Formats: sequence, structure tokens, C-alpha cells
Amino acid sequence: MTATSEYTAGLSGIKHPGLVQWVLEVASLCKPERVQVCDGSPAEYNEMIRAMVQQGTAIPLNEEKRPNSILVRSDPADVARVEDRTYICSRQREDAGPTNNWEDPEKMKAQLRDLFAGAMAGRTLYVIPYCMGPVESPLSKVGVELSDSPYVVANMHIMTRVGARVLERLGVDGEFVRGLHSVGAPLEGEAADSPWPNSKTKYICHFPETREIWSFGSGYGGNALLGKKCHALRIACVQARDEGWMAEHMLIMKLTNPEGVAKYVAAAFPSACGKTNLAMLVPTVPGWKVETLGDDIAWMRFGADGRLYAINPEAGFFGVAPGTSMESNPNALLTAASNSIFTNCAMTPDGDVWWESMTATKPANLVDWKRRPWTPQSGRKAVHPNARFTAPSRQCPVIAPEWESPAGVPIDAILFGGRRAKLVPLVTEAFDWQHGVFLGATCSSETTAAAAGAVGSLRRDPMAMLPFCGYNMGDYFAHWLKIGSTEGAVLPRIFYVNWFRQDDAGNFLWPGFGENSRVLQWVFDRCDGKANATDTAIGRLPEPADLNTSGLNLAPGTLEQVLAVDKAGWQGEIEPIRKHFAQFGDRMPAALSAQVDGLEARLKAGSCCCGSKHGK
Ligand code: OXD
Ligand code: MN
Repeated sequence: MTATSEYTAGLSGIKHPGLVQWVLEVASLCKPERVQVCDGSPAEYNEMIRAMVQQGTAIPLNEEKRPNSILVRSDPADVARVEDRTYICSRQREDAGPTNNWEDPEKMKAQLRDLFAGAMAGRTLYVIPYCMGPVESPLSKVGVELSDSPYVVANMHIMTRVGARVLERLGVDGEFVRGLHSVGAPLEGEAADSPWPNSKTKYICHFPETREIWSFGSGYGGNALLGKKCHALRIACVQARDEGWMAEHMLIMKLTNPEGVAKYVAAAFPSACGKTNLAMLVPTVPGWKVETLGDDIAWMRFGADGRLYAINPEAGFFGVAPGTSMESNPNALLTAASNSIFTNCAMTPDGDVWWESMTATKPANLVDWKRRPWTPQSGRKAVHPNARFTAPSRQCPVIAPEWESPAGVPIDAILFGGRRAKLVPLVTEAFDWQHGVFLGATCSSETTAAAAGAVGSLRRDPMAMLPFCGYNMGDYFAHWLKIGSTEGAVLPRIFYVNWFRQDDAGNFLWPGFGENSRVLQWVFDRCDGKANATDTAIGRLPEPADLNTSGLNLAPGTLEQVLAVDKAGWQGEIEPIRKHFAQFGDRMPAALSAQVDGLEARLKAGSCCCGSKHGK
């Protein structure tokens, strides 16, 4: 089937002429076998699962152990976001900035048109209308993804709100982000399909001015589920800049103290630094409660009262599986107990999934993520380090009742953080918003497996947005500063945390996980003016006595070590920070360069400006 009239027949449910026209243009370029508009129904989800099982992409898991769930194994060449193949195609190179790959939009589109021509032959083109955020929320945004992958459709069902109610919101002339995705593997003649079709050539391209995404050649995660990183961060942050709001790589959690008072905290950490674990943390401090609203993305807008209100634009968790256990994150495991998709995990003989650290003892036999027999003696990991579970947020045992509130929730505190073995203390409070923006802009972390590339090297990852900022990061810093100077704004306090300090032998100094609630308690109480902090050169820190450590069994001196300000070490950070800022040239806001001068001056000033108590 290739005649436009036949494609048109499948589109009768769409009332939006602009959307119909775009789908027809794409169909005539990509030449799919057929076009199907997704309605978001359970029947459609089951149809996708059936198609994947038939194609050899998915294996249904044991219905008693893991109801309505599947295991999918990708091509070993398609396992993570591909940052080196990700482009921001703004009209001017400077608008993409030095931290993004750039290409001229017309040139890139010409190249992509060649790749997409006939790319969907033999496949179905799925039209996926989705809403980022609750469909009835004024803070939400609509997108439409055109994809030839049933895996994408099924994941989008979990990660976003899909279907007829989204088309209704769109009406006849609503705005939407256009996302075109193909695995880039046309089916020729009688040749059998691959269980994980993808192409050696991969392009993940964003056109911020026209709010478009073109993704070719990968079927995996953030490369292919276009609502997530591509729309909700790279395109949305440009919309947010233009419209005066914020699209951030942040979890949202609700923290309730023993008196029943609740606060909302948003937190930005680079990929695989424990955002999902923190979002669903089980506090060890008696009487405290953590509930989650989201684990990856926050959209924040000022409310009439001047506070920043956040929604989670997603409807599911796309969590890193290895390391997730009943000890590290029971709530994530329970969320993925059913109705979930597991990608690149290992399979147990009784038809369930397994990954490293899931259980204290390793199973005697497994099929690993590359479909090979595996035993603990195999001498290799059973799952890919970026193996994932896709699970519905509503199944999370600690989902906050207001997680889908159309108005969002008012944010009291913002946390930045990263994985730093040395130097960066357990927690630091910013002096004010501008200093907080400086802390965010200098975020740094040792890299992990969530993105292709070297693991363990240090990279600056401002606001954890380095791979996700769809415009010049210098302008993005300026936007943060502008938000802070909004008239009538009642701003959240900003903190910087580091759960990952190590001793010289590489042992973690701070136990992390549930014990992080001790830091959250201090953050909470700081917001209420109930906890002490001491001014230091780098910000306001608790002294050991200011943290609730009752019941915490730390080796003597450990707390002092993780709360120490190593002035010489920080002096060594000044030059790398200046170099980091210098890459943004004249787009770098002077106010942040002044922050580096301020830090340097405070470090040089000796103890005269440090050590003063900043009381409650
Ligand atoms: C993610 C990431 O997948 O940040 O959430 O890489
Ligand atoms: Mn993320």
C-alpha cells in the first residue's frame, strides 16, 4: 500500500488538518505498509506485545511471577542514548552552543529525508498522540510521535498519556511537537525481520525553532521514546525559555515530617546517579515520609502566589535495573512487579527477570541479555549496565496522591548533585538564588553507563542538563537567573548534595539510600528556619551536630570528613570552573563569572568570612 488515499483512510479519527497533512507527508516519504492511529487502549497495548512476541523481540514473562510483563533484548549495538549522534539543529550554530552537536537545519533535513525515504517499507507507521503531563493540566504539552516500532508504542503507553483524549485536547488547531522516528530498517521482500531492527546510521535531531524531532536508526530508550528526553527536555526547555517557565532534568518528591507538614523537593542529578532511588527513598529517620511524584523530569511554572509549581510530564518510570533491589529501592521493584517492560535484563529458568544486585545470591542459571547461557562462574555480567524497566507510575507504592494534580505542586527546595568521590561535601546550601544557579552551573559527575562512552571520567554537567539542553547553555544559565529575578517570586532554596564520597581505598563514606533522609531532614528544616548552618567559602553547611545522626553507625571522623571544606582542593576547582564557563564566551552571564570571583576571594580570605553561624 503506498497510495496517499489509502493512508488517508486510516486517519479519519484525526480532526486536526495540520496533523493529517503532516502524517501524509511522512507516509509518502517513508512508504510504510500501513498507517495506524494509536488510541492508547489496553487492547492496543496487547496488540503491540503480541506483535513483538511474534517477531521474536519480546518474551512474555511468567504470568504468576510477573503478570502482563515482557523481556526485550536489544541489538548489542543499540543499548543507550547516543550523545555523539544527537544534534540541535537551530538556525544559528551559536544558539545550539558549544555543548551540543550542531548542523544547519536545512542541510540536516535534506540528509534525513534521504535516510527516511522508504525507511518504513513493510512496516506499520504508528501515529502516537501523547500528552506530557496530565491531559487536563494547563502546564502540559501535546506531542505526536510517528514511529515504525511497536516497542516504542508500548513504552509510550506507559511513559506518557496516549490516545483519543489527547487528540481531543489538540482540537482542530492545537499546537504540538512533531516527532518522527524510524528504526531505519525497511523490510525488503520476503526477508525475515530482525528481533531488534535498527540501523548502523543513527541520528537524533532536534529542530528547536520549529519544535520538531527527527530520530533515525535507534529503537532504544531516550533515542526512540521521543516524549522523554527529546520532547520533555530538549524541545521543552526552549519552549520554557520562550514562555517563561522551566523544563528540568529533575525528580519531584514530597517530604512529610512527623508533625504532618509536607514540602516538595525537586532534584537534578546526572543520569544514573540515583534519582529514581532518591525519589522513592524509604527514610530511616523515624516519623518521616517520602512520596514520589516523578523520577526524571520536572516542568515548573510560577503560580499566582509567586511560587514555582511543578508537574511530572511523564506517566511512568524508565529506570536503570542493575543495582535495584529490595534493599536499595524496594518501591521501584514493587512498581515493576507487573505490567512492565524489561529491556536487556537477564531471564531466570522460571521465566522471571534478574539483574546484578537484585538478590543477595546470584541465580545458578540464567539466560543473559545477549541470549547466552550464564552461571555465576561465567565471569561476566548477566545484564547490560544500562538495562531498564519501564513501569507505570501509578503502580508505585509511594506515589503521592497529588502526582497528577493539574495545578502541580509548589517546590520548596531544589537539590543539585553529582557523583564525586572526593572534595564535594555531603550537603551545601546556596547563599541565595544566584549562588544556587552557580552551584547548578558547575555540577560535575563521574560518568556512568546511561550514555554510550567512557565510564568513570569526570564531566561538568550543569543542572544535569548537559545532554538535554536544547539551546546554548550560556543562555540557559541566563534563563535561570531571569527566573530568579522575577518580580514577586517566592523562590525555592537551593542545595548541592553528594552521596558518593569515597575514602582512599574506594569505600563509600556515606551509607546513602534511606540514610539520605537525614540530609533531607536538614534541608526541610532549613526551609522552615529550624536548622543551623555555618557559612563557609563554598556555601552554608551543617556541622556534624546539625544533622540528625541518631542510630547512624558511622566510623569516628566520617561525618567530619564528608562535611569538611577542603580549601586547597576547592582552589584547584577554580581554574576548571573558569575554563568550563569560558566555553560559553559572550553568552556566559557576567553574574555567574562574578560568582567564581566571589568563591576565589572567599577561599583566599582565610577564616575571616567562613565559619560564621548562619542560624535558623
Ligand atoms: C535517563 C537518563 O535515561 O538520564 O533518564 O539517561
Ligand atoms: Mn534522566
